[in-house]
Formats: sequence, C-alpha cells, structure tokens
Amino acid sequence: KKPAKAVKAALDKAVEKVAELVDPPIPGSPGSGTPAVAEPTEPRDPLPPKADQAGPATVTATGTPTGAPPEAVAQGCPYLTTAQGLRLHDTDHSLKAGERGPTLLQDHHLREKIMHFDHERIPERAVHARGAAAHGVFTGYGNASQVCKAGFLGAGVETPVFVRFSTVVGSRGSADTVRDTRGFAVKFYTGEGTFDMVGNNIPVFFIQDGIKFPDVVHAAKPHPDREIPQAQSAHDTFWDFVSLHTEATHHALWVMSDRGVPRSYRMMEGFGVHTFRLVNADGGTVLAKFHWKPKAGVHSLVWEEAQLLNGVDPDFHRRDLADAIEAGAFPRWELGVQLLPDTPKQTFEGIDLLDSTKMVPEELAPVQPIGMLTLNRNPTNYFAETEQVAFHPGHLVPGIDITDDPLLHARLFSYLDTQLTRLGGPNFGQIPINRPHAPVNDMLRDGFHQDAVHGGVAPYRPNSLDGGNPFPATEADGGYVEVAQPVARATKVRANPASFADHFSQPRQFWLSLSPVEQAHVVRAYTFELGKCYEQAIKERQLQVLAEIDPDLCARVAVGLGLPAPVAAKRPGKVTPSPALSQVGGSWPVDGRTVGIVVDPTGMDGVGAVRTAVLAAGMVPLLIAAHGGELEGLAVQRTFLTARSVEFDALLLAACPPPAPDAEPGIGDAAVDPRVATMVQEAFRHAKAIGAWGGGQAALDAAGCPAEAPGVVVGADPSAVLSEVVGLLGKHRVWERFPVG
Ligand code: HDE
Repeated sequence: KKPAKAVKAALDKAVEKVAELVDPPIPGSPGSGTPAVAEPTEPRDPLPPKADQAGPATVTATGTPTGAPPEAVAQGCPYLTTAQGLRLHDTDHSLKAGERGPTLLQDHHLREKIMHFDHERIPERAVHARGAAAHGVFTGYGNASQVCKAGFLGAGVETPVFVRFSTVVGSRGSADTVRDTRGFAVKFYTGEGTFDMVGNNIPVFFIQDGIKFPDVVHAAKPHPDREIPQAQSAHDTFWDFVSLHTEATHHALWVMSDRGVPRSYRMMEGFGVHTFRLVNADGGTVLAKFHWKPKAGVHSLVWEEAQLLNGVDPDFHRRDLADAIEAGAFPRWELGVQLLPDTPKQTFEGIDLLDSTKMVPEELAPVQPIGMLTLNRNPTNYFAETEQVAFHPGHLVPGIDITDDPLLHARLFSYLDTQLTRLGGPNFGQIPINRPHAPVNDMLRDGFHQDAVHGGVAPYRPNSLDGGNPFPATEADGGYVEVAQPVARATKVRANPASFADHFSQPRQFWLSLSPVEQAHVVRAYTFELGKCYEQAIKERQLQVLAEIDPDLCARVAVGLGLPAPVAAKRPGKVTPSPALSQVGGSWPVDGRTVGIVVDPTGMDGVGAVRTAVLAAGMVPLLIAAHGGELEGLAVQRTFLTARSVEFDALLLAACPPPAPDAEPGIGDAAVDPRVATMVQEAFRHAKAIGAWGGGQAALDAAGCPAEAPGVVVGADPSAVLSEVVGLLGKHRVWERFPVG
C-alpha cells in the first residue's frame, strides 16, 4: 500500500501534465482571467483562419512540407519571423550604433520590413475601384437545363460564389453613396471551371462599341488639371461627352434615376447587359439576357440622403452589406433569364440584341427564375479577396457562349490585360480568391509570381515524354466547344449597323414608365448635375438631348436651370411604357433594415420590448440617446453627436430629451434637443416612417412635423406603433409625403 503522500504527489503530477496538454486560454478571452486590454505575451498558435482561406502550396521547392496546415501557411507559427521564416526577437527598434544612432545599413530586418511596406499598395482598378464583396452559394433550380447544359444550373446543384459590388467612377477611397452605376460581378466556382458574370445594376451601357470606353471613362473621371470632382458625374467633361455622344443617353437617364443611388447593394437588381448564347445538351441554342432580382426589393436613397451619407458614413454600403451578413440577414437574389430566339438577324421585336444601349422590356420577354444566390459569409481579408479578385467576361463554362456584341468583344480583351498591371503578372489565377475549384492542367508556365512547382518536362502538345499529358477534352468529356456560328463574308469597315441608330426611343420608354415621384427625382438629378456645369453650351446641348427624350422632362429641367426649353428636332416615336421599370409599389421583406430609437431616461417604458420586436423582425435597432453608456440595461449605440437620420430606415421617438448643454441652439422647441429635431425633420423630408409614443411626441412638434401626416404614427402603445411602422417600412418609403413638383 502506497503512503498517502506518494498518491498525492502522483496526482499533482498528472494534473500538471493535463494542464500542459490543454491549450492555454487566449488572453483577454472570457474566462481567461486576464483583462482584454492587456497585451498577450505567452506564444501560442495564430487564431484559426476562417474556412475557405486556402493559402499557397504547403510543399516548398525542395519538396519539404512546411508543417503548417494549408490554410495557415502565411501565419504558420506562434513566433514573429521574417519572410524567410527566421525568428525575430525585436521588431520595435532599428539596429543602431549605440542607443542614439546612427541606424546601421546592415539591419536586414528593417530593410525587409520597410521594402515590403513601400510596396503594399497596388494600382487600383481603372474603373470600379471602390467595392465591397461577400462569399455565398448559388443553387440551381434545374429548370434551365432544357436550354443550357451548364452543370451549375442543375436542380439543387450548389456552387460557391464570390460577389463584388462597386461604384464605377470613384477611386478606392471614395464614398459609397455617390450617384453612379454599380458593378455586380459574380464569380461562380463551378466544377466545370470558373464562370464570371460581370454585370451592372443598370441593364444598358453608355456605348455600343468597346473602342469608346476610354472616351467615356476619361470624360467621367475627375478633370485632369485639378483632379476634381471625385466620384461625380456632375461636371463639364462628363456632360460634354454625353451630350455629344447621344448613344449614352439611355444609360445616363438610368443613372439620373433612383437606380443611380441604391439604398443598399442588397436592394439592387443586377444585369448581364449583353446578350449571351445558351447551348443545351443537344447543341440547341437560344439567346439570353441575365437578371438578378433581389428578394429585398429594389430600393433607393433620396438624393439629399445620399449626399449627407457621403460625409456621415462614406462606407454606408460596405458596412450595410457586412452588417447584414454578420447579423444573419443573408442577402438573396434570384437569377433570371429572358430567353430570345437565336435567329440569324439576332433581333427581337425590332430591338438589336447586339446593341448594349438597348434592353428588352420584361413585358415582351418575361424574366424566368433559374436559381438562387445567397451571400452568407464576409471576406476575412479585404486585400486578399475583395481587392485581388479578378473577374473576366471570358471566364465561361460549357453551355454559355458569347454573341457578336462589339462592346463585349472589347471587354474580352480588356479584363485579362488590366490584371497584368494590377496584379503584377499573368499568374493572378493562382491567387487564392481566383483559384478555380475545378482541377487545372494548363501548360501555362513561369512568369511573375509563379506559385506552382510544375512537374514534367513537356508543357507542350503533342508530346510523348510526359505520357501525352494533358489531353484535349471532347464535348462529352466536358470540353468547351464554341458554337459554330456562321460568319458572313463581309467588307472590313469601321461602322455601326443602322439598327444601332435610334438613341431616344428606349430612354423615352424608361421615362414614361416611371411614377410621378420617380420622374421628379430624375428632373432634380439632371437639374443638379447640369447646374454644376460651368459651360453654358453644354447645358443647352444636354437640354436639346432631353427634348428628344420628352418635352415635359426637358421643360422641367430647363426651369430649374433658368434656360429656355428647346424644341425636339424629331417628333418622339410611339413607345409603350414598361411598368416593370418602376421601383415604386409593392411590399417587401424588412430584413436587415435599420431602426433608430430615440430614448431618454425619463421614458424607457416599452423600449426594451420594442427593441426585442425589431430584432425579432430581422431588423437592426439602434438606441440613440444624449450620452453613451446604458439605460435600464440597454446599450446606447448612438449619441446625438454621432447619429444622423440618414443611417436609419425608420425613426422611433420614445421620449423627448431636453437640449444638452453643448447643443446648437435654434431649432424648434427649446424643450427638445435641436439635434433630435433635425433628425426628425430629415426623416420626415426623406419620406421615412416615423413612430412616436409618450414623451416622444414633443419631438414631432419641435420639428414642425404634423402628427396626422401620412407615415407618422402616434400612439400610446409602443408595440402597436412599431407594428404600423414595420408595415410602412415594407413599402420602403411614404411616397405620398414626397413633393413631386
Ligand atoms: Fe468593365 N472593366 N469594361 N464593364 N467592369 C473593369 O476590369 C471594360 C463594362 C464591370 O468587381 C476593369 O478587373 C471595358 C460593361 C464590372 O472587379 C476593366 C469595357 C459592364 C467591373 C474594364 C467595359 C462592365 C468592371 C477594371 C467596354 C457591365 C468590376 C478592373 C468595352 C456589363 C469587376 C478590372 C470587379 C471592371 C474594362 C464595359 C462591368 C478596365 C474596356 C458593359 C462590374 O478591365
């Protein structure tokens, strides 16, 4: 029998051993016993990367495994190292001759650290520089299989995707809510190779022929002398070009409409713009236009809101997308196709399908849903993923082919070419975010940033030395075989077909399809933009273009500019409005909407229940009070100093705080903080739903908002007020309140 002392010693040893085996808690984490602000000093493995963060190959050139898991090779050990894996003992001080210097040139760590920093920036995209992205999944419905053999459209087939949204004109640091077209680029990592659908939120484009792209972009970019204005079309060079090059009229009109200022990336339609050719398993073809239809509906900001947001929260769209995904309000779009017969003329109802300044109204060719896109994961690293992703309209899969649209053909050259400078060489396909999920065996060799260590000696065909590898695939093996389209023997020309000539009928159709409130927005947008131009001749010329679209549009803009309205040179053709082009009307899910709740310690009754109900409806409640901290256990997320009405889709007024000692005087009732009054006035002016109960009603009075106005809900029961406000939110805005004159 062992003495009790020996048993205790053995037990202690065992406990020690177990403690060694168990990972020490991350300092600062709950239960770790160390405060979050303390700098951890105990070496431990890096935090695990998120799934799908595949790093470069784990085998070195000498064939030695690095020992790190594939996804963590860039951060593979607990210690700080140089890029060569040498462990460092100090990265805070340069190597100096004595504590007071000079710094020694031999400090190889200093030189490597600064050299790398000096080259951290890469050239931004020439267009679409400002973007935000997310990972997700696309699920095919299977109903497209009759017309398209692409495997990812099969019933229930799930394909990982990466989607990047962007503005076009501004540079990488510009604001999100400028008036502009938005990019909507989707990378499908299919088993048959990567398919990129590089579209926009507007179904038509400024130009018919890719050779004009540098012209339109130079005109839209800041003036070359002073490099202003940033991310704006409201300047002379843009309207100079657009008024002279009238094929841009249709796209410009869409940008001047509410489509130019989306409420959120989640609430935009997407369009493939060009006509594509779909091929089925029997070789049958049909022409198609791609559409993305957001489940949250198509909604926009109002112009003043967009302008305020540029200053209040320049990252508004980026934040909105990331927050919604983080909160589990996953943005979703249905992919739809308009199917059009593949006739030799490639026209439909008189519309030339090779002309990207024209669209096909949904009333003539319905959009048929063929799959669902869900964005469910934010990127882990902005640069590695969102910045380095490289889209290309030529990334196609069997079943999807291109047509002879001259705009598309220029793009097929441009997207590969631009990556050479932007991503530093031809091997950008090896960057993790660009790696196909389908197996690759490409005979492409060498070049800058070659990550692969290719085996074999015969990267050529035919060969016998590598066993004949790799082999061409037949169509049955999944090989991509271009549709054998006849090409007419023709004369070489630099010219457009006559069917490209009508620049005004479709703009007129768009204008006539809008509701009065949307038309009023268009009028104001043109008046604002042309009002920012200096050259009288440009304003007059653009008014002439507007006259060709519609005399009423022209006359209303002319009034705003204080200029005479010209008469159209040609009588407008007869067009049939397309109701599908209007955004107003209908009721939509409210997921991910933001509700501001103004609170005060004097009126917290019901606030907790309202907050819970907002969350339960899938929306985001933000409590706004005079000071930060907590009120009755609820965290205050905004103060009157940090909040602005434009952050919220609806405003609730729970109690009416008196002015803070530092508030600016002057607005409304002195008993109400003037910043709250401003918030209410803006929300009212921007046609947002407003709810008030208890002391909150005083804010309406202070702001001069009639309690009986449409969309203003006043009641005694906070929950009843909220449910009415949610109903209004489903319609996006209370348009009855918006002046249309
Ligand atoms: Fe692009 N476009 N584009 N474009 N485009 C680029 O490619 C270009 C066009 C679109 O999030 C660039 O990788 C030419 C139409 C999107 O990374 C560049 C022409 C449509 C994105 C380029 C067009 C688009 C780009 C810049 C006329 C809608 C962002 C960096 C022939 C259908 C993709 C890059 C992303 C980006 C060229 C016309 C959409 C320079 C020459 C039409 C969404 O290659």
